[in-house]
Amino acid sequence: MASDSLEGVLRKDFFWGYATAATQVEGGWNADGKGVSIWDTFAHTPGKVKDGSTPDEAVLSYYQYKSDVALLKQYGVTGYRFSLSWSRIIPLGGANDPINEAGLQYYSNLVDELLANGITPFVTLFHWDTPQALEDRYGGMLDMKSYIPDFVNYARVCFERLGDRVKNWITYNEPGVYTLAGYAAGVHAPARSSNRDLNEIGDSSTEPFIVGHTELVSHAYAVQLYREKFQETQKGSIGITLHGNWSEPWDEDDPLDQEAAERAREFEIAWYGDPVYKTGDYPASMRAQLGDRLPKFTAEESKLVLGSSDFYGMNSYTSFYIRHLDTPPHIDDHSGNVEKLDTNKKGVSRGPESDTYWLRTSPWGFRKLLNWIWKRYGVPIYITENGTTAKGETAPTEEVLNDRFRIEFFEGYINALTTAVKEDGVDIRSYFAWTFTDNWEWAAGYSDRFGVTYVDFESKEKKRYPKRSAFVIKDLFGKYIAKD
Ligand code: PNW
Repeated sequence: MASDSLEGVLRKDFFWGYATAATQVEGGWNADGKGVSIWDTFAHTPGKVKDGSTPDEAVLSYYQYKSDVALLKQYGVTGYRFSLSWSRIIPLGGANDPINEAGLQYYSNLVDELLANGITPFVTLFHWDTPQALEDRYGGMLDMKSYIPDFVNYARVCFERLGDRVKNWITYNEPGVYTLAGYAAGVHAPARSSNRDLNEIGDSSTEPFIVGHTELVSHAYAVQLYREKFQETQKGSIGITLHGNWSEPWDEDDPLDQEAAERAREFEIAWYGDPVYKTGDYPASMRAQLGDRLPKFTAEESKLVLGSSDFYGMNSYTSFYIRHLDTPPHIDDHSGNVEKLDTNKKGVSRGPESDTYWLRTSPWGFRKLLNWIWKRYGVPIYITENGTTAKGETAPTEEVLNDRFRIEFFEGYINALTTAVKEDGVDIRSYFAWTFTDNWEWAAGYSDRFGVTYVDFESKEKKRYPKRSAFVIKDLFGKYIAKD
């Protein structure tokens, strides 16, 4: 419940709204010259997506951006976070490949439409959809030397063409999920892992760390370009968004579980966070476990990466109980040799189940995580994703549209973040809920509904039905954000 004592706690220039990603919402997968991304390839490979669906149409936001912006305005948002599809802008991806003007025009129109409605755009350059042509040409991010000039060129085109109006840039969305799901588990594009039942190629023990290194270094080069050539005139800010759930010791009194929980946070978050915000290097706990399988930063890379983000972009959904293991780490372990559990030693559950196997409502960990990030890194935090699915959302009935489960999730998390500002002095500047409408949830297809808007995927126009959570969020921020 909205507590009155939190009224006016958030800064008056606090941004709130919804986040989306190009592949998950746009559709028009080959429209107007768009090139193929690794997610188009993945989804068009039989057996890869749970419901056999593709993002060919998704929610057709490529065609319906005007009515979508009108709905966002009705929801009262002050910001909207979306991602650019690299292969829509440069179909073959490379620095010497042609630009697709029609693709750029779409994003330019979307930005104009948002601004005309008083909504501030937050733009992500990369939300997992590597151009397939670069994957074919040199293996995408596995080849850092070939990849960097292509990514930096793509970033330059975006700054040049949209930076007069876009003032909030995010280079990468969740580099850790891209590497772990795509190269360790092999359940996301580009579908590589050591598991030969699932993937023909890949090495889960090395590739995720190579790709992670490429993401960090290419991020830093794009930021360097922005700072040197664009920031002074365009006056925007630029950073990276990291994922991270809260890790709580399974037995709070066992020092081994306390260490294991911290190690889990380091493997999940500090893998990217420490190089960017703290040391210019990977955490010692990762080096100790992974040895030479973890790449080394050259002196030049380290200098470039440290300080390469104006803010901490934070995506978080849930919390886990972490228990230490007494056995040595498996070669394909990426979590710090721990066990992740749903209940702690006392039998307390981490929270009620959603419709997504890893996600449970656990706002108690959100405030702890905000504090951990703030203490460790000390830069302003922009919450760029947070949200949930709910069981049984299969038709736009009155009960489904009155989405109690999602409402309780948002009340819990938004109260937790506002309390972290008020009681703990954490500097939080934005909140983007995931997500605006039900959409194509990657390998889960259309089965996992994260939207505050129900979408009838059977209808030709992907008809939208607002859920009540959209208006609850609006009321909460209406109270919690300070007025002039
Ligand atoms: C994020 N985890 O991915 C992505 O940025 C979105 O595109 C996605 O739709 C959303 O969360 C919901 O899944 C995550 O296991 C995937 O902790 C997995 C995790 C976290 C984030």
